Amino acid sequence: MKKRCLSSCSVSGVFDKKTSLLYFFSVIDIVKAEFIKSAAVPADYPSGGLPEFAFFGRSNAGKSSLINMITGRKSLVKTGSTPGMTRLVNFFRINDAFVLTDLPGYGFARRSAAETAAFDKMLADYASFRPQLRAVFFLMDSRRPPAQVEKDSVEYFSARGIDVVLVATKSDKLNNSMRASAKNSLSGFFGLLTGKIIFSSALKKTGRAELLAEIESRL
Ligand SMILES: Nc1nc2c(ncn2[C@@H]2O[C@H](COP(=O)(O)OP(=O)(O)O)[C@@H](O)[C@H]2O)c(=O)[nH]1
Ligand SMILES: [Mg+2]
Repeated sequence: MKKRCLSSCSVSGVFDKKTSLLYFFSVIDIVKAEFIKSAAVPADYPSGGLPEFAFFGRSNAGKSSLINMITGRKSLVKTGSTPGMTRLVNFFRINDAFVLTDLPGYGFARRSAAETAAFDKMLADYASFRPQLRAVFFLMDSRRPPAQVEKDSVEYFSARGIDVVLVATKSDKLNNSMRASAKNSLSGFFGLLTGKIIFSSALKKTGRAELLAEIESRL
């Protein structure tokens, strides 16, 4: 059954429209999650044209852990390995209905100029040659203040007409007041570039319904 947020779902003062019934009742059931392939260049990207959603952010931001959390699989994606060493885009097919991609992370300190150039090329290729890309989940460790590179990345995707959903990860590390101040500083920093910011924790499995709702609304 396809469930949508009906007009009656806005329970004012308790939940706003988007966090009401849609989030509680419309979580996609992940029945199948499989690794398709890794690819370095567009010619190797899998074909098929299913709607695609990318996870992008600094090395160690929690991209792989979040994909595992969303799909409910412990180790669909390898986590915590030497950060920044791969330039491959990893593709995962979910429910035979959409694809999630784990993009290489930026900001790894030991990256050489050649590696940086290769990384930029990978990202430009991916953003340019993936018309089925519906949105980029842009992950930031919620404990880190955002930097110019984050703003540049969001602008980069937005300028190409690609939706960006900001995700503040590892929110289990924040208490309520830290979370409120992270939220303020992120929305202040990104300003009009962002609608809302999803706080997630792969550890506590928070933010899953909101992330899946973002996917479902673009299928
Ligand atoms: N406390 C906490 N640690 C996390 C969370 N997500 C990821 N991590 C840890 O952060 C490190 C990097 O995670 P990973 O998913 O590999 O990041 P990636 O490099 O962006 O793919 C690992 O040690 C994870 O266990 C989270 O939600 N909470
Ligand atoms: Mg990873």
